Amino acid sequence: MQEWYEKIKNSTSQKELEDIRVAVFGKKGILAAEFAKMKSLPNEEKASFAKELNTHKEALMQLLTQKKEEISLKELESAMKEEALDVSLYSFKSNTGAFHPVMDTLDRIVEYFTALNFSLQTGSMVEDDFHNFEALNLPKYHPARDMQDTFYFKDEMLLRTHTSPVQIRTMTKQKPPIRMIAPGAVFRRDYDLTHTPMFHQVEGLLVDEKGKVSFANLKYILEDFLKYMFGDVNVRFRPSFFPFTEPSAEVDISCVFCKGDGCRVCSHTGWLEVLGCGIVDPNVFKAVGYKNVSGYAFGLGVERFAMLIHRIGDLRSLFEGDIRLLEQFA
Ligand code: 2NL
Repeated sequence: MQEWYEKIKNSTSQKELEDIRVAVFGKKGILAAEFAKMKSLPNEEKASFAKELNTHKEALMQLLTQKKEEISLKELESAMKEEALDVSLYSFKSNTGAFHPVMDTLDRIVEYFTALNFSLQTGSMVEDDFHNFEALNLPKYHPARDMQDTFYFKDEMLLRTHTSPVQIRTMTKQKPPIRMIAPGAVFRRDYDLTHTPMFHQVEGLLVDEKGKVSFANLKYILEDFLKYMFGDVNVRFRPSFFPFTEPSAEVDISCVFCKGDGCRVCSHTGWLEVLGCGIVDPNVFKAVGYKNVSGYAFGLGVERFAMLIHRIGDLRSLFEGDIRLLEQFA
């Protein structure tokens, strides 16, 4: 019997242990054979013989279980050593990373304006009615406030529909002059070929003493900016309307696809709308407590810029997370 204790102690693998277990405890194992011998013993010896065998049985089982645990721990340790990954090693299989075209475009926009000393301001995506609507000359019952267009939470809280609340908060925090841009995600209840419920906007705002800011200033900087972004394009301003600017204009560039000749993308007009802008409405300054100031403001959609710069045909492809889109920009 003693040899089996040694065999268990000296075993080095689960397989070896399992063979021992079968040889000792199996139906045709040595314990079964020993117990079978009891039949031929005189009755007075049976009890002590059985007791001794049971003691061995228990001791061997305990040793076996203990050894099994010991071996599986050792096997785990060596497996971990063997299969360990050195993440610092260069892999030939790794891919080159790339900026998402929307973030790449946003970076370029931010670069332009920060170089001109516009400060970069950000704010919360969850806003209240005052900062998103009321202060922007969008009074109660204005159609833009409709449940159909805006994501509302309880208690008049909402997902900002533009980054204008960042300008409102900056103006209530800081005294003029102000020269800032506010980039970030905005949210509207829209989903079709050309609209997604989340998109990115950059708005700009400049405020200085009354009489110091003109539409000509605005026109100059936006023309220069659009040529920086799109290269050698023509720029035109069309009268328009926004509740927060007066006068207001929409800005077009000559079509980057047909150079102004007319094609499907520009609906054969030769022009693409890329910006909205204007002179800040006095009601906005009233809402933030500014007196004797003038200013200009503008807003643009980053996805639209990215699509025109990179010639991306379908807005939704920017948000599908398909790695093949990013690989094109690596
Ligand atoms: C567009 C038009 C625009 C503004 C945004 C603005 C903000 C303040 C005061 C006045 Cl705090 N104006 N923002 C002004 C004109 C146009 O965006 O088409 N965006 C995609």
